[in-house]
Amino acid sequence: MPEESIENINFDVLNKRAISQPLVSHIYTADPSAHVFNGKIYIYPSHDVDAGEAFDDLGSHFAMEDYHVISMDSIDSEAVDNGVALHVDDVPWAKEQMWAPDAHEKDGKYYLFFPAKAHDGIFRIGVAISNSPVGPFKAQPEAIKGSFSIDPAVFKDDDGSYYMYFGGLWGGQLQRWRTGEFKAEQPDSPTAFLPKDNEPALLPFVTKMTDDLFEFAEKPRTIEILDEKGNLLLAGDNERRFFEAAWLHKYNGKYYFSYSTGDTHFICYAIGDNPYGPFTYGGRILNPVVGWTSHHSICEVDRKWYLFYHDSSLSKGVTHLRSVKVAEITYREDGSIETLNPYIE
Ligand code: FUB
Repeated sequence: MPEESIENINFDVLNKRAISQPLVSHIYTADPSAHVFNGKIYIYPSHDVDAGEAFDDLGSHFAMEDYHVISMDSIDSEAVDNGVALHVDDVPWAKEQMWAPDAHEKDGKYYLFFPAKAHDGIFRIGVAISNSPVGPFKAQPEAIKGSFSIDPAVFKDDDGSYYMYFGGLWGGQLQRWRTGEFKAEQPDSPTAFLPKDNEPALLPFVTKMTDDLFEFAEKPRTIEILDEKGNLLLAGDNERRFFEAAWLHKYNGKYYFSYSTGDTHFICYAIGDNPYGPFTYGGRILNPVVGWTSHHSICEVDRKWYLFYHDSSLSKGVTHLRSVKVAEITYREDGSIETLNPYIE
């Protein structure tokens, strides 16, 4: 998200062939959370706009105001934009920055989970409900009690329990919650309050949801991501440690926690035996895309597994104007995932 990172964009790749094209190109979309509900694919993305905000290291230029749900009858069919599903003006507690959302279904109702900055400038996570997977959604009057930071991803386990995974560094404010209270003091810098390179990296959070999916059923717990020796990844291990964009899926009885490494631009995964972890680092799913951010979801459609992701190719590298794409992923016999290169030489 930071300004200097724009220089990091490898513009050479703009001239290479991308492995997939934007699912929609009439609007910019990002941070795709994909699910199959009643046999149809629904993608819950951020809706990127250029609101004219100056670039800064806290991501103020990601000034999104609403959500649109994209639907597809099958993985090869046309992607349909179903219009505005929720606008920030209709969320009493939220002021701005409608960042990466997710959604889930329960008993015929659909729940949209989304982060936004509240009127005090602190990111919280809210819930909105609809009778339709494409909305319109009606927001709860307050954010989820005890919620903080960004990028909620909700996973339904086989026993019917729903878990929310969340957290994001820098503009996502996770580093300001290290004591359990929000540190509001200056400097308002993305790297203030981060651990030192030789200390354990900041960890994302998980919590079980209440039966009505409106609240946390328990205090959020940290998710441990371990290296091959069983040690927590270190803050200086930028190519492997968690930064943002949590996702959880289950494959062959194992839990796969995947995420973005942020400033090194990889989508990585770690494997565990239960939804709370710990998870052991497994490798990379996606190499860097055009644009600073990388964000994804993993979804099974008709017995094949797909990575929904985004890049900034369509906007020719404008980091906050992204497009959602999809590509198939491959598991090896041992459960590891083959790394995708988003562009072909
Ligand atoms: O879209 C705004 C932010 O950019 C998301 O919350 C992050 O995951 C990154 O993709």
